[in-house]
Amino acid sequence: MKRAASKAAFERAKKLIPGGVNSPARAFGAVGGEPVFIDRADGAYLFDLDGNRYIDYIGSWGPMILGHRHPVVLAALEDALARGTSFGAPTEAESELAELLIEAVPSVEKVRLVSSGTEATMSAIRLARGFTGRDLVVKFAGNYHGHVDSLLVAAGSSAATLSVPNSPGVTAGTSRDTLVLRYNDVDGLAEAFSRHGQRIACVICEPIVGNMGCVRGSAAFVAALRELCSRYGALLAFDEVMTGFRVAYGGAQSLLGVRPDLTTLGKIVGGGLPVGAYGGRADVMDHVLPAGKVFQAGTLSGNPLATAAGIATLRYLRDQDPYPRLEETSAQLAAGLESAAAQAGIPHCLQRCGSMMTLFFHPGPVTNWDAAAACDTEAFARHFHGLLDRGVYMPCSQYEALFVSTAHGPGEIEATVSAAREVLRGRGA
Ligand code: KE4
Repeated sequence: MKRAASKAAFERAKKLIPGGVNSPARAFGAVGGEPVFIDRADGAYLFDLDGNRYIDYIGSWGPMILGHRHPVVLAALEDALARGTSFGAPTEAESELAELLIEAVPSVEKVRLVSSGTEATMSAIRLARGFTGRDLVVKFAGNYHGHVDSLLVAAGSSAATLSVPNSPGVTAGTSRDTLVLRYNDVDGLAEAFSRHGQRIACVICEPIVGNMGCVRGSAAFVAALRELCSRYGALLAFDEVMTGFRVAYGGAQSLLGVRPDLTTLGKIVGGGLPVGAYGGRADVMDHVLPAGKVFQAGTLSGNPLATAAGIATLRYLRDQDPYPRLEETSAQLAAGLESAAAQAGIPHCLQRCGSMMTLFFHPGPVTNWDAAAACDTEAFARHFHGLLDRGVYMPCSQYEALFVSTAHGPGEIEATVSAAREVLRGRGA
């Protein structure tokens, strides 16, 4: 595939922007080669500067559950645009989006809008510490919660991909207040609580992980999170930036039947524009300034264009309920990828929740970071580039999930599976 224009664009970008990208996840660090520069997108497809077309399984790393340029989102944006782009004063649209979030996610009684998932998790951590008066935060290896200093310890996603799970610049003092445990390890969690329970402000986790690849929390682990946090007076925070409105309209917590004290959201709730949110128990949220004393602010929080795209997306998901069809399309893709890897005799396991999934180059099961870190990332890189050259754009890291949108249909799935058969058979792992 010719990518001369992308190559030139990358050369230019590298002179202006560190690494030529505005987020390391896009840099192809884990798979080698140079990033593709996108010109436009439509439905299930991306088009690069050289005019190559790709079936898109990144979906902007999750937000584009309706595919690109969905008519209801474009109409809402045009309508909002006609009234202005940002006011720095409250609007009804913010209450509209807040109502949709509160109605959809049972544990969210009050919510604050911000502009990214990172802002949401950073604010939730600060609120938990302010509410409890405690310092210690517990997170899990392989879980990624954005580039928050206190959570950039043993992080997943591009931090793991580029093997900087503990970023320089995060001080020893900050890391001292963060306890990193093994995901799905009930005994380890109980042990940590028995030793530090009275100091723990909150436990934050991805209830279904996307950032070490797709890994589910076991029922026992999720139950232990809830029980131990309640017993020791710590807050349980579910980071649903990726799973919110992705795995179900009510997020992972609606599938797991567990109510966290705080939930962080992002990605889909902005419909492709910058929106993050954190919410939960009203008695906790009422500690946020100006209702309470925990400071958090943002110039573009609740931005009119971003809330318009988010409202249109969530209303569509609520009223049209595309989840059964998404489940069908995703199951077809999973079965096809799984059989292609099996026929090629490649050690693999495919782990999925709804329309997010990961083909691990590992015999499986992958239940924590130790297992994920043992994946054959070279084989993954060959798989990625083989598919890219055949017009299928998968997430450029073994430690990410791929996303199916409502714009993906049988044609896209068949083309993807046949390309995967060719690549996996031809290349092996
Ligand atoms: P943002 O600040 O990137 O909007 O959200 C951070 C974040 C928080 N929590 C979870 C569970 C997340 O998955 C993310 C961001 N996800 C990555 C991809 N795994 C974003 C891609 C990128 O960093 O460019």
